Amino acid sequence: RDLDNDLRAALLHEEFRVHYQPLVDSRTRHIVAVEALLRWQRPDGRDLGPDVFIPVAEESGLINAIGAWVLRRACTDALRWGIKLSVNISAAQLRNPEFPFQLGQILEETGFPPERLELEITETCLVLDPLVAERSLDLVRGLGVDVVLDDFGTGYASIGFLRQFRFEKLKLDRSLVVDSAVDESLRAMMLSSISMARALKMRVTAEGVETEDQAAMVRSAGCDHIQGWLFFAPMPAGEVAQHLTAEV
Ligand code: G
Ligand code: G
Ligand code: MN
Ligand code: NA
Repeated sequence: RDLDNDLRAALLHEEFRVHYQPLVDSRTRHIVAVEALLRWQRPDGRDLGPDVFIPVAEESGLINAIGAWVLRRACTDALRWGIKLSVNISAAQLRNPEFPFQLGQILEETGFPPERLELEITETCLVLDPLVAERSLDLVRGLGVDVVLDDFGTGYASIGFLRQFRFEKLKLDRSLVVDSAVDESLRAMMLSSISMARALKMRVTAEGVETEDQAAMVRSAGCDHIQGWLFFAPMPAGEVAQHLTAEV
């Protein structure tokens, strides 16, 4: 309850920030996209990560207001970057029938091009209520926004599941990337996941790449994009602009 009240106050007093982690092309290593990652700077300095406070906000329903705030902030920041923007969406947001309309409104208000926006969802978002989720995703796609399956390799996502939801993109979870670099049978599984994604016309991002060895491995495995500390950690909006200017 206490944390939930703190979150309400945080929204009101603008204690949230959005940081951005660039994704690079696996071959050219140029920045092709950013993932928006929510940060909370509490006045007492005791910062909490989204892995701690997002579940609390989901429980109370406050995630709808926080999620809308993140989308509006991120679309405003990324408007002039000319690259794709990826935003994480919670199960509770996807279940909210207002969500697709809210999203359309934010795109209109900010002028952000829908074809440059991607929503990252996890499979738990979809298994809880697949019919509602599918309808929401259809509406989202109708706006021209892509849908990305996040954290792939940590759950139970099956071929049937991938066929049903036809994601535009798959993000291989960090644990799969890290373990594949040292375990041959896991590497074989990762390779077959990538060929399956290819067969379904999905692009693939490898997450959590921290070493050159991992980067070489996921690149030769056929990943299109790489995200991880080897290239960039999450950073404030101003720094993204600097990196983009430095690249051209
Ligand atoms: O950035 P970090 O590693 O601390 O993120 C931890 C978790 O919080 C990740 O699973 C990430 O997807 C999630 N997360 C970060 N920002 C957001 C957000 O704006 N909305 C939602 N729903 N999840 C987020
Ligand atoms: O669940 P999701 O994939 O949205 O979470 C992304 C999280 O992974 C963010 O909290 C981000 O800070 C973290 N992250 C990004 N790159 C790396 C990395 O190279 N190593 C580790 N350990 N974490 C990373
Ligand atoms: Mn994500
Ligand atoms: Na992940």
